[in-house]
Amino acid sequence: MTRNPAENSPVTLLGLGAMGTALAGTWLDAGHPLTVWNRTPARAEALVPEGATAADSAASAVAANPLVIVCLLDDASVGAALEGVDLTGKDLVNLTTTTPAQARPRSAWAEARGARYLDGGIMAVPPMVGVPEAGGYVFYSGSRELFEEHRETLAVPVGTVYVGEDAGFAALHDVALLSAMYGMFGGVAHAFALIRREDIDPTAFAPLLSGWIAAMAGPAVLQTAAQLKSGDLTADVVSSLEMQVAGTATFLATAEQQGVSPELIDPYFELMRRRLAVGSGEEDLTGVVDLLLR
Ligand code: FVH
Repeated sequence: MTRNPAENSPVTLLGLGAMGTALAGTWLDAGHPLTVWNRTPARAEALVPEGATAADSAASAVAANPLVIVCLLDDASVGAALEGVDLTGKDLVNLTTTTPAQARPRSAWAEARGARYLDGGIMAVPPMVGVPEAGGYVFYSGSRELFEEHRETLAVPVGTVYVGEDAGFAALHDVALLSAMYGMFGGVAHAFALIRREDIDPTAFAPLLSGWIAAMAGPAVLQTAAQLKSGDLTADVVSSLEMQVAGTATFLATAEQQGVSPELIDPYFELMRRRLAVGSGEEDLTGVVDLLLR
């Protein structure tokens, strides 16, 4: 990549864990003057030969540049690192994973100290950073002005997706996608358990499983969204809830026969049964969503 610091806006980065270090490398490679600070100084000093300036305190790192990016362990570490630091006139972008209920007061906290605030939820792991074809991105929410002004700089490490002025929305989108991922991983674990004791090569089974998930997940997600938006949970139903609940007996019997606990899939089946019990047999699975609302 071309290094031309004169054309690139300077960045301050607080936090050089696995993710912060990966982010730092991309701004350096792209020629952005980079000031770094880390609680354990050795991690900042390691980047000096790469062209970074290591600050000896979070306060001096923040003072160095208008754009300050934070990538620390959790919200408490953000509070600890920025305690007493002058944020007047700064653009604070917090890429630390938090809950929406932590992001919103953190935004108000930063604004009360004279900063503009943007929250980020990173949808990538460190090896995906700086690799556009890996498809990683960051959800951003909070100050639209800040996002628009620094859009190009923020897009250096991975893609950017702005999801609204509510500072909690980036964290909410992040957690929603990761929660779906864990649900999917639960199904994958159950599937491998079913074949585990058989003479089936898991590496031969894997492409069948991943292909099936890919074929089913996309259309199901779109169908759920369309039904939630229209309010018509019977629209375009292909596989009725009544038929699917009847089928759960086969899945539970197979689990029993294979000596596999149904603990990952039965809670979902139980929600399907509850929805069927209120007379929604002509729907598909979207009715489960509102059963989860407390
Ligand atoms: N790594 C990943 O796969 C995921 C991908 C998705 C996003 N997450 C989140 O990104 C945040 C940073 O994660 P990380 O991978 O860089 O985490 P660590 O390698 O554990 O580094 C943690 C950094 O935080 C510093 N730190 C911790 N506590 C404090 C504190 N009280 N005061 C100041 N700094 C603190 C720590 O400093 P040190 O241990 O080197 O001194 C590291 O710089 C995170 O929210 C993930 O959930 C990553």
